[in-house]
Amino acid sequence: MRDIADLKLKNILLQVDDDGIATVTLNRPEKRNALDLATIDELVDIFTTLPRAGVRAAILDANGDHFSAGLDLVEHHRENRSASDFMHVCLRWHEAFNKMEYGGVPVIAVLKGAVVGGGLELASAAHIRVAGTDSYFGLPEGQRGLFTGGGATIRVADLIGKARMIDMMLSGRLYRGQEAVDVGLCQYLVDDPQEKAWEIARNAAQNPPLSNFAICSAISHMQNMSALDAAYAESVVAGVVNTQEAAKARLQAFASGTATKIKPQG
Ligand code: 1HE
Repeated sequence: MRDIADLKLKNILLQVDDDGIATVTLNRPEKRNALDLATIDELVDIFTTLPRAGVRAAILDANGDHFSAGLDLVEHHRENRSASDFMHVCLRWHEAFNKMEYGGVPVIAVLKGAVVGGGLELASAAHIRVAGTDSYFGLPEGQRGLFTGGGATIRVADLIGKARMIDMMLSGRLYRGQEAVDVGLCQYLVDDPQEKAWEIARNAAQNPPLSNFAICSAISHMQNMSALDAAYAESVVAGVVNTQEAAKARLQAFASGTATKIKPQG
């Protein structure tokens, strides 16, 4: 198994703190964090390694003013790819984003500026999206003569519905502010998205890893199943998770009346 320290990274910064919270930071601000193939390869490596390295939550962040401008259009133009070449590029994007969504480690995305095209595809593979007030969301593929290739037809359509997605792609509509929250592109809209993401990550990291694995893997898998199969799979997962050793002290605390209650604060 590869260790985090063995990863060779050029376009992404990776840090893990003492509480097991990883920060994964896109680091091509001079290119508005456009996703070239090298960056996608690094995402595959990172999100293959994190779940097996004891990481309890990951924050997906970006340097510069923009989260990501999507597919590296200059590289794509320069490479003059064949259909087969680009199909394989897209398969690699899917590998990276599937590792994120199905890896079992909570991934919280910190969004700002442009979250467009492939950048929105990347953000939509995170489990929680926290947007700063300057964030805007778009799918400009149509305007560029392109189509989505990094999972938007699955994840963005799932978040906002196919009619809104088609509208974004045909009309070039951008969403931002409260409207972006209302349609489902992000769950939080705050002045300081980094601070909020850390708060969420720290809370999530308190849960037993097996519970988080189920939350951040099983739910996505079950969305792909028939209701009958999902109910079966849910029972099996709950059988394992709800009898785990790590839950026993928490159940004991509740049974003896010492556990915190689940109530709104303030
Ligand atoms: C890029 C990219 C990129 C910037 N690929 N290099 N995505 C788009 O259609 C969005 C394209 N980008 C933009 O519209 C703008 O760059 C932004 C609104 C995001 C930012 O504007 P601005 O004024 O801050 O920056 P800029 O001057 O446009 O760009 C700065 C540099 O970043 C410049 O490089 P330089 O070498 O001339 O300094 C740009 O070329 C570079 N840059 N965006 C490559 N996307 C799996 S299929 C997914 C399909 C898609 O994602 S389609 C959506 C593509």
